[in-house]
Amino acid sequence: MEYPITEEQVRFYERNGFLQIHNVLAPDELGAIRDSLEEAARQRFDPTFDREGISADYDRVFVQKVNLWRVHEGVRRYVFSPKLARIARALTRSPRVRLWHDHALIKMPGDSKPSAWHQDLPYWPMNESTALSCWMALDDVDENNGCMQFVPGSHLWGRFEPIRLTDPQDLFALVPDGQSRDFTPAKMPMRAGSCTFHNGLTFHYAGPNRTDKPRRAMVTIYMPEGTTYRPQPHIVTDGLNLEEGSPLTGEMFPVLSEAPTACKR
Ligand SMILES: O=C(O)CCC(=O)C(=O)O
Repeated sequence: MEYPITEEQVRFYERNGFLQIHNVLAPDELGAIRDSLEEAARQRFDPTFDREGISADYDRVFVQKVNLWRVHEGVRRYVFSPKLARIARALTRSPRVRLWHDHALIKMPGDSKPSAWHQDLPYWPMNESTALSCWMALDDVDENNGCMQFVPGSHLWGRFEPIRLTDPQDLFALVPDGQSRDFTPAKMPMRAGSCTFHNGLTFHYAGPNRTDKPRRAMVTIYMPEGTTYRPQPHIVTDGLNLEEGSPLTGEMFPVLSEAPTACKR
């Protein structure tokens, strides 16, 4: 089923750098991705993409599993389902979007830490700043278990240094003075099956999980066709021998949605 996106929502995204969309997944779709994630997360499948255990401190922020679509059929079906990719295409006004990568982000109960204020793009080896994440809540989320928070308009402030999530610097201190900025965050509580989209430059944060259950999110990152490689270390591109400026295309970065009139390659 197609999820309609209005011109007003696209403009909201362009102005604010994020958009919240309620009840995107039908109950059966939500059940399917929850089951797939649980199954995939139990497998110790590929030490390259399985970030669990890289450090105890990192796991306290979240347990992160990257590119589960490559190892689990159910996750692949979710990532390739056109509904969400079409929204990403609408928000970026692009004829075609590709997958950058997926990742499950599970904030475990107990001794959990916040996901510090950061931008995503500084971690990603790409020149353009149009890539965006779909953060799908697989559990109901609010401030108690680490719902997302965004600073409206911050995607227009530039690309800053990557923040160390385990020992964070103050992202806001990196913003140059001289122009008054409104740092007031917009908090995104929502029911499972709802999601937010955010641009790779949007300042965002999630608090610690203070409940006794995991907070599960499935994140799919889309990039408009034409996004190019900027050399810097990243687990998805390390070893691919990409040349500076070359388009991120090919089987690692499949097309997930294209306009009916866009010509195929
Ligand atoms: O889920 C979280 O705690 C943080 C998510 C995040 O930083 C992201 O999706 O870019």
